[in-house]
Amino acid sequence: MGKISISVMCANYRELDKQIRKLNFFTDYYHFDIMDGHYVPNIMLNFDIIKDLRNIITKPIDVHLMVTNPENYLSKLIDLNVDFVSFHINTIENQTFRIIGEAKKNKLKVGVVLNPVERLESLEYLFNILDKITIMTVDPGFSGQKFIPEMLTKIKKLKKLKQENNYSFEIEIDGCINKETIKPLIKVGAEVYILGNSGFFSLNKNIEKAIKMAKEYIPFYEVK
Ligand code: S6P
Ligand code: MG
Repeated sequence: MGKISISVMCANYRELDKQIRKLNFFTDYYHFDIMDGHYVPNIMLNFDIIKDLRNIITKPIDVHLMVTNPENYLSKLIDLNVDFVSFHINTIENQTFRIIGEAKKNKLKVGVVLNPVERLESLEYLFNILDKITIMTVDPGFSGQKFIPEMLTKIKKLKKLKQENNYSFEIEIDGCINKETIKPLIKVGAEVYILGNSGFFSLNKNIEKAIKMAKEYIPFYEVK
């Protein structure tokens, strides 16, 4: 069984309201990418967009922070009442426990994100306290990039670690999930699948058709 998380940055902004209302019946989570143009060479989404959509969204919201100083934005996310905050580990490494502690104290679920080049070992002291670990299968910053197949070994290793130690974090994958890549990802034990351009919005401009087409290729999809 897997979960789907729709990447809002890939949606059609002219029809956001309409698309979200349909997606509420399809997705398990919503994934909001926030980029500051510094940590990655791109600027994406913001707190006002989340605020505007908060009332029509009926599923948990996860905010993927691709920013240099995530601690500056934590209070905004707490005020917005989002469900998950996901930090890149290399943006919190000199105050990891302080930041995670602050988020948890305010009832946020906490995820950390590993870039393709980063190793699982860097999370060794966090496995016990995390709600989610996101493995990037592309470099962060842009949609529409090519899947990095070496990440399959990393995901398999993480799944084994999770099972052997009974950890409770979810294993999420971000980057180029589509009809082809979903199969090997399921095989190595991925749990939450972020769908962006590659595996969802590019299927069809009509959101209902895209949902129908996605349901056809996602083997674990259940009628929700
Ligand atoms: C990329 C970002 C992602 C993208 C995702 C989906 O930095 O974190 O969440 O939205 O990669 O897009 P695609 O085209 O790869 O499926
Ligand atoms: Mg993302």
